Amino acid sequence: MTPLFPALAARADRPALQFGEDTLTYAELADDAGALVPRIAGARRIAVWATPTLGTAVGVVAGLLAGVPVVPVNPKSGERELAHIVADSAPDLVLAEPGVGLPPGLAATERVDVVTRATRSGPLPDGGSADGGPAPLPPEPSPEAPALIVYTSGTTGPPKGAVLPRRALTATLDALEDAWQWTADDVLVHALPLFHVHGLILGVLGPLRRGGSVRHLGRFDTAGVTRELSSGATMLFGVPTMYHRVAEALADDPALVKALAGARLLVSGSAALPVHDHRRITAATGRGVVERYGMTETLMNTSVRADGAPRAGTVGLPLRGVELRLVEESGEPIEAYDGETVGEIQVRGPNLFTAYLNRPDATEAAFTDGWFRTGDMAVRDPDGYVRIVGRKATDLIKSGGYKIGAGEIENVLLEHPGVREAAVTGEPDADLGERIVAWIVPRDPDAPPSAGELADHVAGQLAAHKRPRAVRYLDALPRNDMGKIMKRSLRG
Ligand code: MCA
Ligand code: AMP
Repeated sequence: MTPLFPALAARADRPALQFGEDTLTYAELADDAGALVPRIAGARRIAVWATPTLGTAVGVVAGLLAGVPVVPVNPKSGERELAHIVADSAPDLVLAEPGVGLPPGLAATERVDVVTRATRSGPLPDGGSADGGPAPLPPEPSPEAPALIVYTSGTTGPPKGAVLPRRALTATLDALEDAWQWTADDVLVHALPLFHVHGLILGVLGPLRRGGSVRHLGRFDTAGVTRELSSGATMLFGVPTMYHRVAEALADDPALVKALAGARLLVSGSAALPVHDHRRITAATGRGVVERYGMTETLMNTSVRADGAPRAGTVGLPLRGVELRLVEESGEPIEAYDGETVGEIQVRGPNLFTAYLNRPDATEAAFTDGWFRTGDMAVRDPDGYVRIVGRKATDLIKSGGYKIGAGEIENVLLEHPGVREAAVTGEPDADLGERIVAWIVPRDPDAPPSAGELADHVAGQLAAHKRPRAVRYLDALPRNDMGKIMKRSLRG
């Protein structure tokens, strides 16, 4: 079986990973990740405390080499979210960067420090074989073996763990090689979080599969993008919020303009990039941003090709190996390529997940006749380009590229002692795409909990990106005759 990372198996003497000052070549990565393999081999699952650091990348690679499913965990997870992920995925070990404190929710899970060349003090541990050479890497597990379990929000309830097999990773990354002409010569720069598909699978495992390299900025700013694209980086990945911030900065930043103009490929995904931002970037740099469309459960489904025409407002064509159909409400497939007829996107192919962990009910409900229902609504142009026009569920919010379920936030808000009723909606936001708004009926109208207090409450229980950015107070929530909250009338 061919290895997941051929350049790693070949111990190439080329840069693989760079996080700030910390760098590793493929040979060094093979040593550092390989040294962890005996420590984690045989575990049922491992969690990785996914700080935006070298240790996270090395820990995930070690899990993949050992054939142990990896659960990347948001290091800003609040108490409840973390408790759910730990209880649901039951990891035997948690891998973390040395010196990083772990919260009480992981106190019962055995910790393994990810020691790398960059964080090691003192002599190298003996990770080698008897003859002093590097220890051989274990054989490649079967393509159906689970590689990663990535948690993703639904409309209600706690996040579900999408079990992603190895063949989904290889199928998606190799289809992107084809669509983007992605090679070992590419140097990717990004600042995406490492506990989701975009930043981890595309942004770290993607370059490693190609034998190229990734430079992670730690946190996003346009200065870092300028610096890396001006010093050898060829590709940029970002969510629309990042491209919006780039578009805002261009007018006063000629170095950023020059850096973007010289890049081989600018890719946006996780949410729709507004046409206005596409146009501003193209007007200033002469470069189009390529959009691709994916989901935690499906990895990547469509993309504009590197050799195709970027067209603002579309997510391009189905990727190699991906079958995509649009379906009417009635379940009838839509044959039209007319740029008008709207249907739900359903997909099939080797890029799909196998199941939601411990949730056979949810897994079954996600498919119809073997097709995965994405919940995204789209039209197809005459040349096959897909344009996403909306989403079926109003209770799913995309903010900063994060998918966030309204129900999950409502449940937490309702537990605040000052809250009698709560509803959560998404409102258009130029920077975040959508911002989370909490509509609150306070228990005591004369002393309502403050917006800051409610934001802290949600950030502490769930995650900072799930906190409401605005709170509006009402005497009562609008309800229909059945008592259901009428969210569409919650506006302004
Ligand atoms: C602020 N902060 C708080 C609070 N208020 N912390 C706790 N309690 C509070 N009340 C902190 C935050 O933790 C953060 O810390 C800092 O203040 C700023 O936070 P925030 O304002 O939320 O940041 P932002 O500027 O809004 O972030 C924008 C962003 C971010 C950088 C674009 O949204 C982002 O990284 N998005 C990427 C999402 C993504 O990768 N999605 C992929 C999933 P600090 O600054 O220290 O962090 S989708 C996917 O994978 C599919 C497959 C696909 O298609 O790609
Ligand atoms: P997640 O579940 O966090 O993986 O988010 C997946 C969702 O992000 C999809 O179902 C889409 O709604 C949205 N999405 C991802 N990429 C794009 C894109 N390029 N344009 C519009 N929506 C996107």
